Amino acid sequence: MKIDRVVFTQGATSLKNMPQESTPEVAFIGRSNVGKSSLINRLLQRKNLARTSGTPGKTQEINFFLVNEAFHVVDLPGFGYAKVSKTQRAKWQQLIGTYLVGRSQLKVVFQLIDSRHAPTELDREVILLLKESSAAHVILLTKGDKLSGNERSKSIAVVHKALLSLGRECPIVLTSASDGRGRDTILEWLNFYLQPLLIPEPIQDSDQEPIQDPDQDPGQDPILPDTEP
Ligand SMILES: Nc1nc2c(ncn2[C@@H]2O[C@H](COP(=O)(O)OP(=O)(O)OP(=O)(O)O)[C@@H](O)[C@H]2O)c(=O)[nH]1
Ligand SMILES: [Mg+2]
Repeated sequence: MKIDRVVFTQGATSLKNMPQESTPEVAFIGRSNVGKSSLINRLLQRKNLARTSGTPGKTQEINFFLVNEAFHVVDLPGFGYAKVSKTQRAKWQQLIGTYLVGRSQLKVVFQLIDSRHAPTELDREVILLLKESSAAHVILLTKGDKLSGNERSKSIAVVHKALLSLGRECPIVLTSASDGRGRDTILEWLNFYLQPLLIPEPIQDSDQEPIQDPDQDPGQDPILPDTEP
């Protein structure tokens, strides 16, 4: 898939002020500081489109970016930020829960987990929540540049095991916003899930060999090979 045009369309704080149109949505979810905004910028090749920060809790609103005039990339506020009040946390859980499970436009959820740590309790809750959603689920392990080759394989195995213990299987991609690893694989999964929905202009991946047999359900093969940049 080629990213041509990207426009920030709106920031929403409730389901009511989200886009009304049926444009398909691809959401990025994960704990505060896991690297959602950085990875979105890397994916869309825009330096400061989604605001990033060393301070957790930077992204407070649900931000919508229209890509190629065809689908929305959605940057969700991070969870698990210690300084957030109980009331704010409950509000977040309610909003995100309703969004993930009830939003008909939502087609793909990229769940971000820090590759340096095992999934947290909140990561596990998101995995369980996504079992209730009709959207496709892909796990992106972030900050892969900080690991050695051996640690990368270990990180994928730990998350795979956690998924199985929760009765879930989905693709796992090791990524880095810093060096770009995993970007091509993310684009291939996007293409795989969105292409059938994007009529009449299917998105094409001009440079890449397809990694997935279109006849094969991607849920059958939970681990994708690490793609070096
Ligand atoms: N080394 C390295 N650092 C990263 C990577 N991705 C993000 N970071 C750093 O991690 C910090 C948090 O990144 P953000 O992209 O703002 O994280 P976020 O998940 O959007 O955070 P919230 O908006 O608070 O939920 C920043 O200091 C980034 O520079 C990565 O791939 N490698
Ligand atoms: Mg952010």
